[in-house]
Order: sequence, then C-alpha cells, then structure tokens
Amino acid sequence: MKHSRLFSWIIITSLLLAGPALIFSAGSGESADSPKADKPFSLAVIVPGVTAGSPIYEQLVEGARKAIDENPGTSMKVVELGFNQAEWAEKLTSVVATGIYDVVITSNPSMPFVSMEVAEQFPDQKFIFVDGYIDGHPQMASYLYNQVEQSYMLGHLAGLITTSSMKGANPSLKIGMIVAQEYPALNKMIIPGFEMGAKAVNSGITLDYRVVGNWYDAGKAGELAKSMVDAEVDVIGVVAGGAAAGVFEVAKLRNKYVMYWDDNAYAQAPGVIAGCGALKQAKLVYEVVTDALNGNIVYGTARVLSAADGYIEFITDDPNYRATVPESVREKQQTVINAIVSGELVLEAPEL
Ligand code: RBF
Repeated sequence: MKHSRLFSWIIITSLLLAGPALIFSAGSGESADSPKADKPFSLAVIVPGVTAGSPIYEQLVEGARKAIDENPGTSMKVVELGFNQAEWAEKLTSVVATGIYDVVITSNPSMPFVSMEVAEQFPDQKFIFVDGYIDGHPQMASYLYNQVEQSYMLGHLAGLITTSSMKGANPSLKIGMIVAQEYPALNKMIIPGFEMGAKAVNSGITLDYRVVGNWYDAGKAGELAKSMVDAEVDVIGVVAGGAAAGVFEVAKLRNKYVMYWDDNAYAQAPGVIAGCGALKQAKLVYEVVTDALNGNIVYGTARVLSAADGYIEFITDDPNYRATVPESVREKQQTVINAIVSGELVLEAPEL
C-alpha cells in the first residue's frame, strides 16, 4: 500500500516536472526526430555564384570559417550555386531539404527573394542574409550595406582623377562604369552614389555605363572597357566579379585607371587600380555566425550598416594607392572619407 502510493507520487511528480519541457519542445517547432535536434550547430554557407574572383564571397566564407573554427563541435558546408541564376532556388532547396543545417547564410541582394519559397516550404529553416535586405520575415535576418557610401567615395576619387593632370587622365570629363548585371541595389545605390561622388568634384562630369550580362566574362568586360577608353573615358568603376580582370588588363594597356568595390585589390593591378572601397564582410559574417550559434540572432529584423559603424571603408593605407595617386589628390579624397565616416556628410540608403 505504502509502496504503490509512493509509486503514484513519483509518476505524478515526474509528469509535473516533464510537462513544461514537453510543451516547450513542441513549441520550439522542431520535432525530436528532426535531424537538427540535439545536434551541434551546423551552418550552410551558400555562395550565389563562384567564390574565386569575388571578394565579397571570399569574405563570406572566411568570416564563417573563423566563427566555426572557434567553436569546437560546430560545422559548416560551403555550397556554390554557380553562375546560372535560374538554378539557384532549386539548388538552395536541395541544401535546405536535407534538414541538416540550423542556419543558412548567404550574400547578395537577390537572395532573400530567391529564398522566399524555400522558406515557406521549410518553416523551421532560418536564413541570414548579408549584403541583402528583408525585414519582418520570422525566419530571416538581414544586413544591408549602405552602398551609397562606398560608391560615393569611389566616385569622388574618379572625379578627382578625371579632372587631374595625372598621367592617364585626359581633358574630357567622362568617367565609366562596367557592371555585370542590373539589380535594385546597383540601380538605386551603387550607380547613383558613384555619379554623385564624381559630380561633387565637378558637376560637368558624365558617366558612361555598360552591362556585361554575367559575372565571369572577362573578355566581354575588356571589350566594353576598350570602347569606353576610345570614347575618352579615363577612369572606370567595375562591379563585375571575375569579369573585372578584363577591365584591369585593358586599363593597364591603355594607361587608364580603375575604381574597385568591396576589398583591397590594389596589388592585382598596381598603378591601374587607383581606388578600392571595402566592405567588412568577413568581420560581419564572423559576428553574425557567432551570434547564430549562440542563439543570439533576432529573426524578423533588418539592419543597414554604414561607414560610421565601421563596415564600409575606403582603403588609403596601401603603398600602391600612395604610389598611384598624388598627395594633393589623396588629401582631397581624405576630406570626403572623413566627412562620411564622421557622419558630417550623410548619404542615406534608399528603399530598395
Ligand atoms: N558580386 C560579386 O562580386 N560576384 C558575384 O558573382 C555576384 N553575383 C551577384 C548576383 C546577383 C543576382 C546580385 C543581385 C548581386 C551579385 N553580386 C556579385 C554583387 C554584390 O551583391 C554587390 O552588389 C557588389 O559586389 C558590390 O558590393
């Protein structure tokens, strides 16, 4: 008698104790037999394109690797989606469908939209987008760079160079821009920022602007650069991934200058690449992956990152920059960089 009363007391007590845990685990949206349950953190790093030749993607992988390496037991897998954008959603679906990855991290402004249907199909999957914007989606967190700032700094130097007496500069006030493809962040932030920066030097400067059509064709990008130089362009901005190599080559042969986005590339074409902007993508990705594996990401939110926050820079501490751009020009450029970083010159990111 005594025994059976004790037995029922044990059963009732354990039910009372286990109850909230059962309710809690059901509420977390992950069934006990899902591959993710009780497993150490696993990350999918999705490269929408090819890593090599695109510093923004190289930094994505580098930042994620650093965070994963610092946290024993966690793991990551890098998946390149390749250059055929029509296949991206399907390839992403096959990664998510494995159910292995706690978080998918990827980078470029199109990826929130590419991921939308995949997210609907897999409501337990979390996504982090860097260099992209999506607000209010419960499975997604995003971090957008204010590309107006990076592009304004590069455009300003382009303006200073085309109006200078530097050896590759001609009297015409034409600058150029070669891009891989058009997308809202390019049309609303990158091109207007570049043009605005140049016009701040001289409002008579005009922009010759051409589209390659993909992120790899260096030959075509080179052809576009040649025809620009024939039309008296002396400084060319390039946002074209691996295709940028063709622009470097033509600019070198024709003694012209290149402005480069996202990273320090001066050493790739010394004397030719006269200005490099930089996104601190490796730092950002390291921080957000660290937050993700500690459960500290607030999904449903979007952040815009700026030069004042330390995520956007213009690289001046490189010997090639100092060797290519004369001190008088560098001083004027520094004034604008300082104004943007300090917040004295406000360049707001528009709605995309
Ligand atoms: N940037 C790259 O450097 N390499 C790429 O392969 C690449 N592919 C992109 C594909 C799409 C659909 C979009 C919207 C952007 C892509 N970007 C790529 C551009 C990148 O997001 C960013 O805008 C530029 O690198 C300038 O910072």
